[in-house]
Amino acid sequence: MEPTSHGQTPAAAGVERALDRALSHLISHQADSGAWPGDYGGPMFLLPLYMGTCYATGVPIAADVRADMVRYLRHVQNADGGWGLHVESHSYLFTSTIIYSALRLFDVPAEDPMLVKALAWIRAQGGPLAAASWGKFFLTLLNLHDYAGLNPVPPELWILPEALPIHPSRLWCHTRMVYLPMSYLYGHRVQMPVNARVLQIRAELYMEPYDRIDWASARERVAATDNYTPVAQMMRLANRALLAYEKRPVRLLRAQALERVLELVDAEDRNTQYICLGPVSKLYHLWVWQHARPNGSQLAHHVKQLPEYLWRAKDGTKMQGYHSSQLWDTAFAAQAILESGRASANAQVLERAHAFIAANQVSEDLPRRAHAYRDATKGGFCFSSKDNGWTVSDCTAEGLRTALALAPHVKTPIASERLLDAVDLLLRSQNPDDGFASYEPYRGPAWLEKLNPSNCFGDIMIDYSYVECTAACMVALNQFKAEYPGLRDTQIDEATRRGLKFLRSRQREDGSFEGSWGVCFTYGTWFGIEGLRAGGLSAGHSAIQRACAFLQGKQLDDGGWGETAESNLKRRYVHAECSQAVMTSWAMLALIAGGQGESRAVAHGAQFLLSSQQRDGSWPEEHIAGMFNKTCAIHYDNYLKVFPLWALGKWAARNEKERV
Ligand code: LAN
Repeated sequence: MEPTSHGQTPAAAGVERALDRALSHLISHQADSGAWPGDYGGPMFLLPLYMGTCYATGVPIAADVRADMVRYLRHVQNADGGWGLHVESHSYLFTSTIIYSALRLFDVPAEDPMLVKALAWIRAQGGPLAAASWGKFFLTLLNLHDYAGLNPVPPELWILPEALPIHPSRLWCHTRMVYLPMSYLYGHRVQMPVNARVLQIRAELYMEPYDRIDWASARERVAATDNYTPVAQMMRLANRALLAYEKRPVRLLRAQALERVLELVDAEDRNTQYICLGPVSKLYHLWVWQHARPNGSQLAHHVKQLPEYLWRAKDGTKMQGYHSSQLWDTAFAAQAILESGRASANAQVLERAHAFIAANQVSEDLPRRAHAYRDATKGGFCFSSKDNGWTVSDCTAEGLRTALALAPHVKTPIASERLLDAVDLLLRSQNPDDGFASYEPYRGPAWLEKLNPSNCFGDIMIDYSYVECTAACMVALNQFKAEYPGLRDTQIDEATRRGLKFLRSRQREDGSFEGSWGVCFTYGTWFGIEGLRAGGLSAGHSAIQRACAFLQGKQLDDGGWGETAESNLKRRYVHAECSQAVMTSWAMLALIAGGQGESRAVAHGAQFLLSSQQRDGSWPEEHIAGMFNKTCAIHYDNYLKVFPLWALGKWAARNEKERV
């Protein structure tokens, strides 16, 4: 800890104390690897998929872990008896039906009050036949629903000519990597064998006898709770055509397609060290290998990596939304520490964080990548760690930016050639619409969204350009240009000019930016302002002034800001019932970037953070702040440790320029 200097006002001493505490709280959570591991839970469909998959594939789970999973699900049940799409959402049939089934498979008795209540809710909403399609699919794997009640997921799509706009390689990587193993399982009509427990669950879930269910009529049925993206006419027609084909699929084509799909599943496994791109595809790959090579090494490799996805938290054991969020969190943590005015006193912490970041830059492109429809990744950073292999535009940007910022503080900074690899990767990935997508630049047309079959997610079919990704890339590229003038100046200037055009086109009438990966207008507007500044706009520019005015207009009486995930769903600002430390920090960082660091609004925000900090330097648990696909929120454990420190540090630094 650094002593507070003479002549400080008591208020300033209070800020320094708050920074010291917040910093030591953050540092106490750094792992030996240099990273900040954390709980990345929130979505409610993942743990039941995990439980059901382990049950069906015979993967043992230790008794205490099983009990802790049940404890978690008990803890997050909604008052009406159902479970949400994520911990804070209204109840969905999708999640409630698969959670109910998983709990029963894990021997929770049907008479348990949790399940009695759940079943009443499920039945009142129309039962599994009205669940979103992902729920029906998983129930079908568990033999709790019939393939006749599913719309087709034919593997043949993968052997269509690649030039066609509907070739699956054109989809957003998460969607294509989930539907890839699904198409294998669908093509083989894979199902867990029926047993006594399955028969019991069937009798519980359905109101009519199982063998008399009219499956065909269920294909298009979706309860209002689950139906965010109603099936479009185009999808309906496509389903009809696919169903006709499904009556008599061409045997040779099917066999060939299934072989190709298995090859792609295998490539993904190797490219990700059996971690897979995301949690859903990871679990479906287990089903695939269980069917294709029940005694093969693939299954064993998969089982070994499974626990990577689990997190034991205070409220129980859950499955995380990714195999971790470590690169992302570590980059932010390091930036917050650098701006806390306490960098020199924490040299070892920064050295370790840098080592993690340096060790996790992807050094080579994947072998035979075109064969697996993979873009170049050399120089990039993943959201979790290098092993995952899927580089993300803004993770690359944050990794690059943090490496640049840490360089003066570490013994062996990342070599300029490697930084240049990151820069070149970013420069190559700008979209024709001038923005930056999440993982891959433009592959497919926007109308593919009309074929969104998920019911419960929005904007999943292609990789769009995002405000956050665009802004992060612009900031990082310009920081690189400032540190290494003369290497890519022209290209960076051009990318920046185009990025600015994109951002300006995304600013809304009210001055805000809609965020996609965080809640929502606060998060988006923070990135928007940072991006506009990186694009060369001065603080006095009307676009920045309007964005700042938007945020100021949302400030609550206690000086804080608070928004909920409802904002993303409804696409308009929804106030939380009270101020939230993370959103307050985002708003402060945004206003400071917008040149309003001296304003009363920011000081008032700081006041809120100071008054709500706890003795150990932490802030109380609050609303979930991460988001994806419009409807699903996700928890970033480290945000509450990082952002208040960052915002307070940056704010305090304005008054004390000499802080190092
Ligand atoms: C993530 C997590 C990180 C996130 C950011 C880097 C924060 C963002 O700026 C870009 C998009 C990205 C990489 C992202 C995309 C969607 C993900 C992968 C997730 C929110 C984590 C989980 C989610 C994934 C889609 C969950 C599985 C569900 C499906 C609908 C396939």
